[in-house]
Amino acid sequence: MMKKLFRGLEKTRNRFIDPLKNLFSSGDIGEETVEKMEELLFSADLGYDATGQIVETLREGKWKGREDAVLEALRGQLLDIMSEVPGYEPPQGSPRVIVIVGVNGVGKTSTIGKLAHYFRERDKDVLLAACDTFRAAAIEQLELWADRCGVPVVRSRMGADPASVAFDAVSSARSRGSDTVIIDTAGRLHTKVNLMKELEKIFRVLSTRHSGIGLESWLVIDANSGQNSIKQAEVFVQTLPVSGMVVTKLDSTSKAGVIIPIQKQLRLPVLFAGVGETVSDLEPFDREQFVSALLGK
Ligand SMILES: Nc1nc2c(ncn2[C@@H]2O[C@H](COP(=O)(O)OP(=O)(O)OP(=O)(O)O)[C@@H](O)[C@H]2O)c(=O)[nH]1
Ligand SMILES: [Mg+2]
Repeated sequence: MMKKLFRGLEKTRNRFIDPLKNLFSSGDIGEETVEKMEELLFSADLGYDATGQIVETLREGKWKGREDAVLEALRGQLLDIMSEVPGYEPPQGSPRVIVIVGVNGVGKTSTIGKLAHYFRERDKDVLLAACDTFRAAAIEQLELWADRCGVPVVRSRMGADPASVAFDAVSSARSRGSDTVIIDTAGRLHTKVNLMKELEKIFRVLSTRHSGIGLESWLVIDANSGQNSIKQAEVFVQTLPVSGMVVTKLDSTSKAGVIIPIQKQLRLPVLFAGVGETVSDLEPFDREQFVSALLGK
């Protein structure tokens, strides 16, 4: 389970946990060590709040000054922080309609390909909707992933209204009996306001004209963006009914620690982790396994 994630987190471990262990190998742990630890946690993209929370607890002396005790305390803290994040609550209704959103280049289309594969392997009847009608070749890119997984795509032409493509896709899913519709969306329009309006329209049209569907949105975040990804994510979370997140490119970053503050600040659970560029490079996210992988155990 999450084997690829463990391998993927190697860069993060090198930058974070190895120096941390070195800190404690010197014996006595005083205020200076705690401060260095604070710096390390912060530079590993754990964020200001989470770092503060961890360091405070460690200062309170719930540790004996031994390396393994510190790591145990750290593990407990990280899990505590994540346990405050609300759980995933999928909406009721059928078919399940997941609108994949996020800024440009984070890995939305690839994630959809991997999700199609994931759901297909679990006997779901999947249909994809090519609602990025903005970027050149976006439709063809989605079709390529669909071919790899053997799932149908509903598409229109470039420049078509994404909401009408989404509407057609759900109609088609209903007539074919598909249970899972995954909608690809654009990452960039002329302005973010336009993008948000376009995404809002997709939701408005689907929820008013297709009653009874299980409509939700998953936000895709590139782990490499570190703390910036939180800022980028806020506007999506404020505008759309986002129920969960997918964090991508965990195989190519040393900033995987960002998964902690992302969840804490956006108050949304991470559902899947992207760990590469093939259809099977997506793993369901498990908090305990993530923390173990982060701490190298
Ligand atoms: N290493 C690695 N690369 C990834 C992962 N997910 C996506 N990528 C790469 O990131 C790049 C962008 O991926 P896309 O899926 O096109 O991203 P997008 O969000 O759909 O991009 P736009 O449609 O332009 O907004 C591609 O080169 C992908 O192969 C991942 O988990 N790991
Ligand atoms: Mg795309």
